[in-house]
Amino acid sequence: MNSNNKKMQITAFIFCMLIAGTVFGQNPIIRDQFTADPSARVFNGKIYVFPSHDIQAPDGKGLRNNWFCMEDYHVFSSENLTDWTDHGVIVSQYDAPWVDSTSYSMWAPDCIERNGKYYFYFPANTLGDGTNRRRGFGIGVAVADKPEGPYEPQPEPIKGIFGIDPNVLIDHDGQAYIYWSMRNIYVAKLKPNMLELDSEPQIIDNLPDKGLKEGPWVFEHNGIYYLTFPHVENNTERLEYAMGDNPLGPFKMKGVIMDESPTGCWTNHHSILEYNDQWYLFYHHNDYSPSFDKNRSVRADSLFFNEDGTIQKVKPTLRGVGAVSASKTIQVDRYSYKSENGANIELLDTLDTFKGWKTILNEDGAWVQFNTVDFGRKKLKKVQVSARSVTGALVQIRLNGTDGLLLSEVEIPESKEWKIVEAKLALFEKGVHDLMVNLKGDKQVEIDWVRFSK
Ligand code: FUB
Repeated sequence: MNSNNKKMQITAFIFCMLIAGTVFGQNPIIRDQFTADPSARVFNGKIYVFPSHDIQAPDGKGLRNNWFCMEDYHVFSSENLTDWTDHGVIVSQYDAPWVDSTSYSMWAPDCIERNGKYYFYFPANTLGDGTNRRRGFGIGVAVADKPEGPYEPQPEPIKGIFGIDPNVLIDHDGQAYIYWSMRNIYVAKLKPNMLELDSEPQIIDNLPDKGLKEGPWVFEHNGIYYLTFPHVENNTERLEYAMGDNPLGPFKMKGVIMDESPTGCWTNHHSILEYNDQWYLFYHHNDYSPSFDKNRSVRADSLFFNEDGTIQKVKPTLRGVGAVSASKTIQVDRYSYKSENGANIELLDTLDTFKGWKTILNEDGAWVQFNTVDFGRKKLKKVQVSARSVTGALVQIRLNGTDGLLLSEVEIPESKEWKIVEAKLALFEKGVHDLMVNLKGDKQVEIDWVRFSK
């Protein structure tokens, strides 16, 4: 990207943040339950995320031990990519008569709007009554008048589909297509009622032969149709894509959107969408469940195209998207950058991972940087740091670089307990800045969050 484009992008980003109000984005985006396989959509000016809802398997329940276990779906919405509203359960395995309600197999869903109705597509294990239905995965549809529901499931799964991971595209001419996976990736036309196939399913070819492919997500941008999907090229799933000029293909493989997880989470599953002139990738990682990768969490990061329409690789971040209000608790453990030495991140409580993480600084000059904090326009005079230090420590709060403006020096007293320590700000800078937290001296300090106030 040339520097003019970059400047325009940063200006557009800050403008969007100002009109959207202060936001609080970080990864994972949902912090009180497991969420996976996010299908993100823009409906009525808001982003809605329809994820799978991983749970820990109740004893003896589910398809098999140590496997995916999902009983229902929630939907979440946000106007600023930061504050997410959980609208509760929209469909569960007990709601659709064709679903085997002992299978806990409500896998990756999708939702799309047509003529004011919302069509929620979900895979699940069928009861297999020996007639029309086949035991194994089918795909059902539930219909609502609003994205939040209530949704009314159809009595039967879609005839002609045996598979998982539905995804629906409505093209400019009004024709709807449904994609799904079952070893291969399939596509078929949907009738205008969005409930029945209007063509024979066809396998999308020219995709990698070896290694599992699943989770198709198809979208159009500047006349190019992108077929994106997780694929196991080596050890675990990475996100790949192909481009074509028709929703039915042919598609030509183009490359990798996101590499394999460096920590071994076996699945990845994603969606891609544009919101307020910025493209985003929603995907998942097992943040809150480091030792069991079937309990996953949804993340979001920005995505960029090259001028020829190819997609730039997305590097997963902890920082995520959106600006953070300086007066909210800033979780600096979701850092943008950190010093190579003396800065580590650990869970606050390994038995209750939803409590989140802490930053440990234990070397003179160790630091973490948390980008895009919105200090607003009204003067803030104090900073609070939630910290614990068995040695006692001096922490510097700076803006825009380790040698940037020094806002405050905070003395963390020697203590085994967590304390909220308050200090005055030497100066105030309005607007959006990158926050630095530096350790001064060879001491040790654990930091949970930082917050500014009047
Ligand atoms: O969540 C269950 C399955 O794991 C999904 O259907 C796949 O895409 C993978 O993410």
